[in-house]
Amino acid sequence: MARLYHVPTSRSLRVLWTLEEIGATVEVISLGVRPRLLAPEYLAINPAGTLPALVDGDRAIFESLAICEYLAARHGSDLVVAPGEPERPEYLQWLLYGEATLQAPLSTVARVRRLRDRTPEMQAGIEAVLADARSSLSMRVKLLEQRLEGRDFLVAGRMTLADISVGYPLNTMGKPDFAGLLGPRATAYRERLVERPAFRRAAAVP
Ligand SMILES: N[C@@H](CCC(=O)N[C@@H](CS)C(=O)NCC(=O)O)C(=O)O
Repeated sequence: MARLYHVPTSRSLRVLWTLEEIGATVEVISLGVRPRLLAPEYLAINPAGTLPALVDGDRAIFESLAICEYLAARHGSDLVVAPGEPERPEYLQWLLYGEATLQAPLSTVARVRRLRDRTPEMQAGIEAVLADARSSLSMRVKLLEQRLEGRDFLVAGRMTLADISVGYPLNTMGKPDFAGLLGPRATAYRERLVERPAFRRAAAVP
């Protein structure tokens, strides 16, 4: 059975959510710590130290959305918008948007907050980076707000991996730190996603 390396709240949540939507399972190896410097046995699998990773036989896959696509396609799931479906280009756009455009400023926020031993000068720089990330987010969610007019899901009139991709950063944006950034449609969409039983089960995996 394939093995998924996982830390709660990390992007492995996207993979667990996908599996729950499909009704498929893998062996979950919960590391408990973010592994970049802390889990040498994981670094032997993924020297970049990023999560998640899926090991399936001789194959190891590292990008969360590549893992979701690999698993969903293998199970013939309609979470994938297949080549030939009319909204395939929009699917690819939103699939990548969730990680490359929405998650990127959130990752910047998480990274600078982890910096230790701050001097006052560092703190001023950190505040500037946080303000910039917040400003990026407020611009970037506008496209989402526009897209959700008259739609329950981002593409193809059904739940797809594009929703799982975007749903991951939206879940983070439910924290008080990001209050006020999401418009009414994105707020309602976020609520619908995180209330899905598959999401709730995935988020509860320790
Ligand atoms: N684009 C990658 C990003 C992977 C990534 O940065 N994961 C975070 C956890 S959510 C991580 O491993 N951070 C620790 C680090 O950067 O060392 C993906 O989607 O899998």
